[in-house]
Amino acid sequence: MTQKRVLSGIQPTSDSFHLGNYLGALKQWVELQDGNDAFYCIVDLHALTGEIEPALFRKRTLASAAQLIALGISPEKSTLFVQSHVAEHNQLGWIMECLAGFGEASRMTQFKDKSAKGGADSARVGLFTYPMLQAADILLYQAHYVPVGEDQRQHIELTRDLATRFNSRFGETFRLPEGYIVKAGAKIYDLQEPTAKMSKSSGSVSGVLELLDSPEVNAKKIKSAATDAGREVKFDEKEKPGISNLLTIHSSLSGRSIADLENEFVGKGYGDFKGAVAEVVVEYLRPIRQKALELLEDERHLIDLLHEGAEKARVVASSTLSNTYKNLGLVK
Ligand code: ATP
Ligand code: LTN
Repeated sequence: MTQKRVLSGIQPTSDSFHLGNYLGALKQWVELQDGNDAFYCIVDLHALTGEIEPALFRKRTLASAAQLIALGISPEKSTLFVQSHVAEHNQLGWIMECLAGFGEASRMTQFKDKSAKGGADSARVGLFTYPMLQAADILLYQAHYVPVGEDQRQHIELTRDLATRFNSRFGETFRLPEGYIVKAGAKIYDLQEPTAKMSKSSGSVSGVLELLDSPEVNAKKIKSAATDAGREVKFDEKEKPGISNLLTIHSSLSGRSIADLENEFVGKGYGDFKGAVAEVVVEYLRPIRQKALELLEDERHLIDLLHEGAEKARVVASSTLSNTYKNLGLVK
């Protein structure tokens, strides 16, 4: 059986990843390493579309690498690298921008949401062209699967559209990628505002469970999570978004079914249930946090690993790019 290519990316936009990143995407990254040829990229160029804090960039990029390894991404099994180390991403990004229509790019909901947040005047061009750089990330590696959370579905669709357009106009060049989006965990919600997605860049710190937060802080956040009317522990996303979110979190980490958890808490209150969720989350994250902090003590080693990853990535990326240039008729 030939191996399938897997590619995904995550932005180094905060000091720590959160549980939504893990359950929506990173858990699948770890699983897909086995039996596949996986490329995982810390997309620092994409992160430039948000607030740019030079002093934080290095720190967050290294913290991202440490967390990915602590979560189980093995630099031996998969290719772990930083986007800006492989120049082909920008180069193919430009080609994608020349292929994409202004109208289709304007329909991207992530762009609409993020630009609406800061007011139309503060939105930058990079935020608009972000999905075309993402398409380049994916197509360069001829990926079969792209493990991401639900919010990225539209970007994967755009990537497929761009690849199809290129292939039919200029000859078979790119593989059409498929999103790898799990059902449970594809969207984890903010603990304080359980109808909004848990997000690194959201305002509320108390609603976000960070992988590198101390066990005490995370336990406290879970115990003070917003809950719903009534006192029954039951999965009902419409009427009980808070409790449903906590059930999803527990079930995804403990491996127990939602029905099993509902049964266990029949006749008990929200307090007992939240205590149990806190215990599961804290014990799950404890060794991950410890490992990440240990890895961060040796920055040189982390940087060396990332450079080795970039070397491997470049081999694949440069081959796709030169084929793309050739098919476009660019003179070599
Ligand atoms: P931001 O809010 O700043 O855009 P983010 O928290 O959404 O950041 P990203 O780097 O954009 O983080 O996303 C990394 C991966 O995590 C993506 O695959 C994304 O789909 C997934 N993801 C992010 N938030 C959630 C969430 N709340 N539930 C499930 N998956 C998520
Ligand atoms: N846009 C994604 C991050 C991202 C990505 C990628 C994901 C950039 N390039 C390539 C998968 C494949 C996000 O906001 N989560």
